[in-house]
Amino acid sequence: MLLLESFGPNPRKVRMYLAEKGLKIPNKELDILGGENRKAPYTDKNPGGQIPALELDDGKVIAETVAIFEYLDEKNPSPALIGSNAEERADTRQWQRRVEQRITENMYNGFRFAEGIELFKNRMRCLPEASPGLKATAIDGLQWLDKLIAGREYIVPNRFTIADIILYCAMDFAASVGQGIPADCKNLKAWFDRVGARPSAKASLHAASAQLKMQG
Ligand SMILES: N[C@@H](CCC(=O)N[C@@H](CS)C(=O)NCC(=O)O)C(=O)O
Repeated sequence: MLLLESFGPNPRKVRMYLAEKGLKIPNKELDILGGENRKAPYTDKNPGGQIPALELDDGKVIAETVAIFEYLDEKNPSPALIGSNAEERADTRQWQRRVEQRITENMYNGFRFAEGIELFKNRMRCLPEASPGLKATAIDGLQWLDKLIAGREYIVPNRFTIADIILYCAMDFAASVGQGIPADCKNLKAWFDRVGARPSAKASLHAASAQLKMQG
């Protein structure tokens, strides 16, 4: 297996997942700033043109972080970061979708269409006028989640899961590009500090983060 990766919050999610599982997979670094991921031969492997991707020994390529998590969790069931039974897995998946749809995708596009536009304008359709609304939508999602996790250690009650990894990596990145945690989100701030104290949070941060002044 080979993990195709780079600096960035999405590849970081997989690095954090692997650290939590105690798994090691050989990796190949791509030049994300130079756009190596947007052209062949990478796009022959992952037509989505985004990083990360996992190349299996038979040449099959799995892209999309959640698909990579699902694959690795099935192959390496312990510790379960999605769930140990159908009910647990369903619970994690519902929170994962809520987190991505209400919060993280809006944060990422809010960034791509504003602070990140020079990098993204020739890679995808950018809607600069949508950025303020997307950032505000992400804040709505954070405030919604903040109330729901009162008294909880993690997003899914009583279990650390991929929902925590997905949100943590996005929020850490977002805070470094001007989308900090809203002051009224006290539960999320405590959750963010709790997840950030896990060894996997530090271990997953790419060495280029300090120089780029972005957490990825
Ligand atoms: N939905 C994808 C998103 C991956 C993604 O956005 N990757 C970013 C790095 S954080 C990327 O490739 N950015 C460069 C680009 O889009 O050209 C996933 O979950 O894997």
